[in-house]
Amino acid sequence: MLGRARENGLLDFRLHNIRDYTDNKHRKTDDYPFGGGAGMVMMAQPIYDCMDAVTEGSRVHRILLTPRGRLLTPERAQQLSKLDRIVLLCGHYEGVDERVGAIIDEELSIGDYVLTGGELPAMVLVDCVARFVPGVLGSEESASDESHADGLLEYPQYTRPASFRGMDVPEILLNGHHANIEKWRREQALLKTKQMRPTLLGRFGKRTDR
Ligand code: 21W
Repeated sequence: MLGRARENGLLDFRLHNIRDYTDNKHRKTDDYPFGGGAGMVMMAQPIYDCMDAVTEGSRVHRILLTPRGRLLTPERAQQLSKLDRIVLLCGHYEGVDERVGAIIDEELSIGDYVLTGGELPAMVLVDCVARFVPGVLGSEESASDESHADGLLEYPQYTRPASFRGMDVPEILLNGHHANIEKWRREQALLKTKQMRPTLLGRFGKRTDR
């Protein structure tokens, strides 16, 4: 989807390797943490120089992917989709020198689990944001009527055949009226949400678990 969107000129993305901006002969990008402790910390210098080179003059929104950031929500993704240019900074291993915070506009996480770096979260963010860019999804599809968009999980879907290994498609979908089908889908979405993600209910606009 993103490749097609790029071909169609709807969006573009570039990759920059922080190691190319090191100023030491070993091209080292991390060092031991002051005060001790396990793991390495990414140095400020290559990150500052990379950010300078990448942004040079143009107005950009700078996001650091970090497990301590605010949770990426569909609401935030939609807002980000309206921006002209975003720079995503990915840490690796144990994180980045705190002074990098001075050149960052926003810190985002994609969920409360620990990964080995910010690269996959960056791709997740790009994919999630791109869906809100007009034209990226198919013509009739819209990011706003998808799962989570209205605070509910998706309703059950079926395609042919109407009967498969003894499992039948609900009668209402085969010959129900449009209004009844809409009602059924709404009920099913509510039921699924209650079963799987009860904390998504009780809000419609504001979430308390993010
Ligand atoms: C994992 C970075 C653990 C830092 C202070 C003292 C980006 C991520 C990441 C990673 C630590 C996201 C420490 C969900 C994620 C990411 C790598 C903690 C140890 N700090 N969203 N000790 N999950 N992960 N460092 O892991 O960079 S967005």
